[in-house]
Amino acid sequence: MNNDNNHTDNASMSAVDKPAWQRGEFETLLREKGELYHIHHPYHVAMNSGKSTKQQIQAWVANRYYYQINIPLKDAAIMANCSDQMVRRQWVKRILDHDGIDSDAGGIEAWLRLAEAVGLSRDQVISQQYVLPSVRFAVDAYVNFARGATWQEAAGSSLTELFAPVIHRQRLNHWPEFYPWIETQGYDYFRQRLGEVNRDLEHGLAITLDYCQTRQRQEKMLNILQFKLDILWTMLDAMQLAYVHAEPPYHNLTQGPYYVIGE
Ligand code: AHQ
Repeated sequence: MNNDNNHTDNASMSAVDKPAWQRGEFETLLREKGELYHIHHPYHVAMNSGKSTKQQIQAWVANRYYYQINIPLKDAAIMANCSDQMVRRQWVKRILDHDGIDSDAGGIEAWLRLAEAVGLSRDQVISQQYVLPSVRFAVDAYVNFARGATWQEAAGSSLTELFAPVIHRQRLNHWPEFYPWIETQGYDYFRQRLGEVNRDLEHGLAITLDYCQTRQRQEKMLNILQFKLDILWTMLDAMQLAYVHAEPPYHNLTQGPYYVIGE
């Protein structure tokens, strides 16, 4: 009997048959995904090395607004799927961080201050007239994923924030020197986010490590994190094509509105 036919090749074993990674090993595998974080995208590398034009920065702010206003919808979808009151008590903070509460105007308002600081008007950004189709599709994919996934899997998709502190610090440390024309109140958002992101990523990581007790769940969560990394990357691909390579038809920020889906 040809031994090869009997040999169970580890690679051919499905995740169901493989032993789970130890908690620390699995966390390392999640963190190693940082190699594909959008901090390494050429659009981000250009922004963080002072090589972006004013229009490229404005375009990034106007497009990322669509991501920011959808984060509370994504988090509300997670809340709606989550029957664990103790988790909801913590997760709700993410919604309030963006929407604001009482005297705290919130992150979406801070993003609009960033828009004004880079020379856009609030209405230009709120109208979403500059949001590129691929940006819209990528962000909508994130919200729709959260609506249909288990709350634990959707919580795990937020773990791209494992890599976010560096990106916010880079902007705060370098952009004022690279882009002196950006008014300083525009940086409020990144300062605010730096104060929230560690609380969020510690909670999201604890949920993920507690939930992923089998190899099958671990491998699925690595794929979910890759999906979210691809969402962030795809958003910048659209901006690179339009505002760096000037590929028609979305190559000129001032040519909007392309289309606006609204009430
Ligand atoms: O400003 C960001 C933010 O509020 C969030 C929420 C979180 C999530 O739930 O997916 N992710 C995220 C991110 C924000 N800013 C991005 C950036 O580059 O400024 C990073 C992004 C993330 O890493 O997922």
